[in-house]
This record gives sequence, structure tokens and C-alpha cells, in this order.
Amino acid sequence: MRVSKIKRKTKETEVEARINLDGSGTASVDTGIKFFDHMLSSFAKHGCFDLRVKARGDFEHHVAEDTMIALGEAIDRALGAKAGIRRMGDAIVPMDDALALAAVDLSGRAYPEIEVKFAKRKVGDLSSDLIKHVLQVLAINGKFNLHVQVLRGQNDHHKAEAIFKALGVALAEAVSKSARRKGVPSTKGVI
Ligand SMILES: [Mn+2]
Repeated sequence: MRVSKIKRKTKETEVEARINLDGSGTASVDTGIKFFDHMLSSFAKHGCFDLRVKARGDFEHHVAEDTMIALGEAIDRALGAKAGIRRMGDAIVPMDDALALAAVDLSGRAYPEIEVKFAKRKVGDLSSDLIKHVLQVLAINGKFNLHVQVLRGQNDHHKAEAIFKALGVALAEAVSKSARRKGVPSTKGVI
């Protein structure tokens, strides 16, 4: 099992994130931000990851950001040397009116390219501008390329949820093992 747990305590926040990349989609997420919990649970469910997150802190921005720092680090650490993995993964996921694309390359290089606009300032109890930010933070700390686009959509809740589902599906494919793959999937020999 590829499992890792990260604990992070600063003057602003206290975060614990545990992920099992070979799980079954069981999530227990408590950040104090309900919509963010909903998004991370959806990510875990559709990625078939077991995810446990507990986060508390002073401001919504800090809690969301530091949760993704811990989760990114946990993903990177759980992957280890990345031997035998597919490395790339992508998904286009609809949710009613919304259609979101996520593409991942577990390249060891942090590069987020996130294209999303929300109509309203808040999605549930989460500030809309944080959604782009947390995806950037996740890719940077997970050391992977992440491209996200919302191809169409009206409803902010649907757009956000389609993104996190697509992220789960894309990442699940990227971390999955290919029987034909021997060693690290890079012509360099290391990622
Ligand atoms: Mn929902």
C-alpha cells in the first residue's frame, strides 16, 4: 500500500493529511470549511483514494492553503520512487451543465495551469478564488504538472465539483501501475 501521512503545524494552522493511493475511496475530511470538505471527499471517492484530513486555523485562506500543502506532500511521499506507474493521467468529467478537464503528469516538476472562473464570490462557504489557488498549491507541493480547464458550465457548485472529480480520476490513472512498465517511467531513469 502506498500510504503517507503529513503533519504540519504553524502559528496559523494545524493540519494532518493521510492518503492511501491504493485505497477504495473512503474519505474523512474535516477542515471546518464544508464545501472544501465536500470537494476533497469527492476527489478521494472518484480517485479511489483513502483520505483523512483534519485541519484547523485562523483564516479560511490559511486552512485551505495549508491543507493542500500537506496533501501535495503526502501524495508525493506516498508515490516514493514512482516505479511502474503510468505517470500521466487525464479526465473530462461532466456534472450536469458543467464539464471539466484535468490532466496530470507526475513529472517531479511543479507546474499548475488552472483556468476557471466563477460567477459568484462564494461556492457554499468556500471563497471561489481559493479554488484556483488550492489547485495550484496542490500541484506545486505534489511536484506534478496539473492542467485544469472548465470547458463549459453555469452553476458554480457543479463547475467546482466537476473539477475535483476530474482531478481524482486523472490522478488515479497517473498513479496506477502498468504491468508492462518496468522501473521509473522516464527516459532520464529518474523522476
Ligand atoms: Mn455537490
